[in-house]
Amino acid sequence: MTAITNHLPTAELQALDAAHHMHPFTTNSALAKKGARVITRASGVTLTDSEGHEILDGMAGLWCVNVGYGREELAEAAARQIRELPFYNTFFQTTHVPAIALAAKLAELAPGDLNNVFFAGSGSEANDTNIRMVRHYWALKGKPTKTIFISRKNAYHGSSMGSGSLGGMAGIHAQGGLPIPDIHHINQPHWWSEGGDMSPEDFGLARAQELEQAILEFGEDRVAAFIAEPIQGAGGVIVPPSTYWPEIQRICDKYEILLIADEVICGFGRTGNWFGSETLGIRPDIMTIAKGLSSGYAPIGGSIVSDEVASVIAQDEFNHGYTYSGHPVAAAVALENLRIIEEENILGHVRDVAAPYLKEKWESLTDHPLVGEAKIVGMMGSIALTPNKATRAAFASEEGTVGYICRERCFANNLVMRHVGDRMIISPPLVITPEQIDTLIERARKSLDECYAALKEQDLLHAAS
Ligand code: PXG
Repeated sequence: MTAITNHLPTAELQALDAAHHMHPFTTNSALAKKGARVITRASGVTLTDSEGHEILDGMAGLWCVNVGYGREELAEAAARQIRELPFYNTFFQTTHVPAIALAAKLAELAPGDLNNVFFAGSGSEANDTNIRMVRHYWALKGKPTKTIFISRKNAYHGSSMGSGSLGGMAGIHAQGGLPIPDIHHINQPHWWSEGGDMSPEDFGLARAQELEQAILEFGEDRVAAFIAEPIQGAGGVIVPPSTYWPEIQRICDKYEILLIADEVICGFGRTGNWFGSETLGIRPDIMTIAKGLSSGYAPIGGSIVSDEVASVIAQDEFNHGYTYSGHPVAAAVALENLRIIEEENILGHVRDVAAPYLKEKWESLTDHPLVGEAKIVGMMGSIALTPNKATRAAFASEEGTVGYICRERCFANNLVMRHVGDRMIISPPLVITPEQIDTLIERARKSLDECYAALKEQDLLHAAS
């Protein structure tokens, strides 16, 4: 058998990757020709690839490495747990210490009466749990017709059958027979691209009121829940106008539907509080968690559920669960990760140091000729690239063409900054220092300059008509 080590030449690793590894959300035939970049190690906020490039990770992996790379304590916690009890299930009237301790800790951290945790292996699995749990909840309450989930276009809630259906990504729905029945999508509160002549405040209100219209159309007796990310992440870090969430909360309070906050990205410090719901003033009945829960060091997710919902679910056998629900190693790593966030006061670092500094620097990018708006909350930010700031125009080229050029320039300049269409997004490790933020902004600006030059050269600086 071939020993796969980091020491094989890059071309050999790429060839094996191309031959055998099917990448997610990727045109694998195109990637095979180009060769994937091989990341071999990481420390703090810096990735190293197989060619020795040192890359500033402006995306914290995939929005998840909140405490930064290279944490010995997390390696130790995993090793200790593997030695003591690498696996046991929580199905048949058994439990184990890491799952107990993590559930209790999450109950302590989560706001209000969110005191109950159902574990999963990922955000997708947790959202699938939510669909089944909420429908079962209403059935147990004698309201089995309440099955419809209202979500939003361009939301991301995962890519399994259920969670991909909850999400509002057209590309996901186009493949494999999604969405499943009884999922309805209203419009997103994306003022920059969809707000037209309305003020952001009026637009936010109007988009929130689409929820009320949908509830009235379907009938309150049909609607089970509304699910949303406090701030849309994968959709392009779309920060809703200030009027949006208070109106959504009012509507959820008025009608008998549950509110699910998908905290997979916003949770665990990303917005400066433990949960995005606190930052945005939301009172959810259920929160979806994953990613920053373990800082990505181990795969774990879950649903934090209100006392009311949990007490109803507790009346019956809930025929649902995953082999790795509450996996002891993942749970031990998550617990240690939460300890680090608390003891190092990482939320304080975000609130008092990193986020204010990043905000100032990030917003300064709006003086660049390509940058329309710069939005940022805590440690998640986006910029809209545009050929005309005054009209907020999109580019004439196919959406994403310009964003991709910019992303490629970023990579060449040793910065991971993602593009979503023609928006550029960042979500760096929360522990990033002001000096590292300077480097991030310097590389971003250089990449924007190079992108601008490339657009001029390729005659792509035209607005869509
Ligand atoms: N909810 C939200 C809000 C997410 O961002 C999920 C659920 C699903 O989690 P899992 O662990 O099943 O992936 C996510 C995941 C991107 C990207 O391109 C974002 C995610 C995953 C993969 C790619 O930004 N978010």
